[in-house]
Amino acid sequence: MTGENLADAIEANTNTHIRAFVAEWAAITLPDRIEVVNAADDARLIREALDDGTLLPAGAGRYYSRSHVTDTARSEERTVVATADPADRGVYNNWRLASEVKHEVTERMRGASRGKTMYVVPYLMSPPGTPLEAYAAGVELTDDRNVVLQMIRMARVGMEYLSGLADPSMFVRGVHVTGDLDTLGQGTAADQRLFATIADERTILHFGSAYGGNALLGKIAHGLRLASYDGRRSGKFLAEQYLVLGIVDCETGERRHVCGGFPSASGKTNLAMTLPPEALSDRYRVEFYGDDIAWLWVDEQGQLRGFNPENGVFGVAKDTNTATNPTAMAAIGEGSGAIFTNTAYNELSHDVWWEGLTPEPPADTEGWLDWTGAPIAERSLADTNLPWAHPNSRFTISLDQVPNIAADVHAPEGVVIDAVIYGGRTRDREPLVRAITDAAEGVYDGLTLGAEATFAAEGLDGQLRYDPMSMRPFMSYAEGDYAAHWLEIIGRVTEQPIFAHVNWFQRDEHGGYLWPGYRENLRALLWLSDYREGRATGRRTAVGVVPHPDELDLTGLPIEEARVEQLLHIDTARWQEEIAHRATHLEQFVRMPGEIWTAHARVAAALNEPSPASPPGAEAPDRQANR
Ligand code: SPV
Ligand code: MN
Repeated sequence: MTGENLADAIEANTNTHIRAFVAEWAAITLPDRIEVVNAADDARLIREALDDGTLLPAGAGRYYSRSHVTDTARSEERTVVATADPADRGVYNNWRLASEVKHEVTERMRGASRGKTMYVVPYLMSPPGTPLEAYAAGVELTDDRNVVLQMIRMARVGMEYLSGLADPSMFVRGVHVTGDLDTLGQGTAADQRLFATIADERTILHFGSAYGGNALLGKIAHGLRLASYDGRRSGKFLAEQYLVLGIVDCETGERRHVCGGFPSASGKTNLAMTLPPEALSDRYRVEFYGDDIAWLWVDEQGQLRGFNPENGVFGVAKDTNTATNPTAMAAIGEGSGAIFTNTAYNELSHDVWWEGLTPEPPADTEGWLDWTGAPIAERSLADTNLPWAHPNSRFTISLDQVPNIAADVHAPEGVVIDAVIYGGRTRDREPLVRAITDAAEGVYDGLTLGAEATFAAEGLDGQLRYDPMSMRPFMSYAEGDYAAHWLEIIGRVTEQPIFAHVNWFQRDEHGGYLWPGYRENLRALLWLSDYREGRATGRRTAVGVVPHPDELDLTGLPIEEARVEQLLHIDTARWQEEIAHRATHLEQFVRMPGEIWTAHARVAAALNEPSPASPPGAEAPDRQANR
């Protein structure tokens, strides 16, 4: 491609740094065409995709796509964070030296977009006008049209978002090249895929996948990995894999905002999109802000503020239905523009289906294809139990499709964060909710977040797979420095948010869930607000404050008293075991701040005290609420 063609392809008002970036990479990947994209191109790009069959119709204004069979999820082993500074090496970030990695990925990308279009996707990972806007601008080059269509739903896309940059050279440079998915050797020793964030150069080079987290560079690579690196380097903010929701008390007008992290498969999207329990729905309204990412900073008044940098939802389809997530079901309806990926698809009716959408799959299998495109009706007996949809099948929609979207979701000032919650997934030990009134102890709790792994074979049942702050796959620098940055940011806050740990997954002796979950989960968050506002006193335990059973609003929820007691019980012996695991977990990390170890020691010591440290509601001197 000549310089003149390139100039034609990129609008005249495009900044010269973007032009240079596009020219540099076009000369490496050698696409046949270059096209600059704007959100308004969506309808045309959809038409093109329907014409060439990369998208199939899925009812009015909804679309279906199938991935390559080997390309269905993020690859944590093939994802690296690279910088020039070896001190950035962490336990989880697969750190490598930037110069080496850049060379390696570049060589793989060479000539790999031949015959394809290079789409130039300018985007913003923030509402326009936020104090963090400078860190939010990016340009993704991609050779996959479906990636463009997903980016248009997930980010704010268009050159206008980059026209007012204070520093026109300051945008994240993202290059996505799909590669030939048939010959990449996924999962073998010769695996060619490489997903690199060159964090200190604000460059993202991803080769060898067209799957969401590997290919939509605004979302995970920029929105989490790079942004968390920027957040520390600038000293200004935190970027976390957190949901953000608002709770409005329609009687009093009180409005609270909660953000928080949950390890995968712990119901983060369902909670983010929750509605109030049926019986409380006249009194409370829940507002949706985001289901996956929050950027958090401290404003001039010392308040912790946050926003969702995304403009859409890339949700897991499996088990989404009108009971688990009525909001999502409404959001993906006709005319929503939703793109379904790797669900089952009916080529006659254009319906989609996934496990859990209905208790049983459609009885009439005529026209149904599984996620690989194979007809269900022709399955052999041996295959009848295979899922119809891929377990990581997804729906992609923009935020404006979500019925209970908060009115101020695009507000440049974000919202004040009143509570930071961590949601574990444990069948015992963790109560329904425990409030943590000390900020360092809250950070410590986030760092020891985890989900129970199924280690049954190794006899390690009940142990956690730790997922600090739910950031394990997205950590961009050393975990001890990450903890120090958290303490630094939270230390600037004058009105502390309350920290809390929640758990919807306790089991009874028969293996059934003790708590109904889903919409009922709001009851735990309502108690948290009551506790923070002094309307509830709770019961102080070694690991935080749990509700008195009568402080939970259980209106309309038939649940036995004994069960509520069990949900709020602290099993000291189990906690003591957990404390030992936590010590081992934290010891892996270099430069873990003393405050975190102090918090750990304080919880461990409190667990060794024979009885509750103090009478219900009283504040022990070293455990004062610092708000
Ligand atoms: C996640 O896996 O945590 C996601 C989706 O949010 S993606 O990273 O795109 O797979
Ligand atoms: Mn996520």
